[in-house]
Amino acid sequence: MSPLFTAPNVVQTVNTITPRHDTQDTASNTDLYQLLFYWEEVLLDRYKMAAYSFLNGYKLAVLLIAVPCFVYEDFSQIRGFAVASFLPPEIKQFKGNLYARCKMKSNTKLAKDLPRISGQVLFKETFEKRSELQMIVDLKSNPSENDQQRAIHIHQFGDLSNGCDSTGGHYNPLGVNHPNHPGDFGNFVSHNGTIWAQRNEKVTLTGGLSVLGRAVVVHEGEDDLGQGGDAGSLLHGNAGRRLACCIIGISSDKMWKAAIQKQKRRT
Ligand SMILES: [Cu+2]
Ligand SMILES: [Zn+2]
Repeated sequence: MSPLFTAPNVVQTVNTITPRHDTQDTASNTDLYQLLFYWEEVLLDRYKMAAYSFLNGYKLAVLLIAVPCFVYEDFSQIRGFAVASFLPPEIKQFKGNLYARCKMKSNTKLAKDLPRISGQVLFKETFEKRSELQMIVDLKSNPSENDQQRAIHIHQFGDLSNGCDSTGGHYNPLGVNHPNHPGDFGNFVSHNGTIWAQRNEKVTLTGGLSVLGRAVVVHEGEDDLGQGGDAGSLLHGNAGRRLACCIIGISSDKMWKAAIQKQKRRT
């Protein structure tokens, strides 16, 4: 018999206990429970011992095998891997820049009387001494409009399953009031049916607060920038219905460069 089963007093107790269906005799049931608890402790102790000796063996293996491996490992490769896993590889591809594009489409739930907005919103984040994000808004309206103020924001979800209405509210990762959300771009004015603007903005395309995969929404009206004096003003700036929206996705540098060239030709 293995050492695990050499508790003679326990074996004896087992022999003297006759399990009964008669629950009147509670004394023998108590003995049975004590016996079970005893065995539980014995078994637990044995498993603990086994676990400890396994862990000690493991520590030894780490010291003898893993540590020399780390010593001889190429540390620049380890660092390269760590950086690559936190930042998109496109930053290296485009020499320290990350580009994103949002192709604007009319809201599929748009009311017939509202204008149709098309075009694109482009982003370029530069990772040099200090990271900086530039945005180009290049939109058209049909019918053509002049001096029309329109609010543009980043909304939380890149989900267009129910037109622009399924993009949720303003992207608000820090739980603050409007117009302090990172994607509160404010108002954009149209000239001869075109909205063009190039600005620096406080959004990022990397990390946990990245706006990639979220939506840009163009509104029917002007953003009151939190000055409306009501609850809606501090939530969304009372900018009215959603005319058009799109989902922000990583892109090449092609569209950004083309947009810059196009603007140079215009001016
Ligand atoms: Cu909005
Ligand atoms: Zn907002």
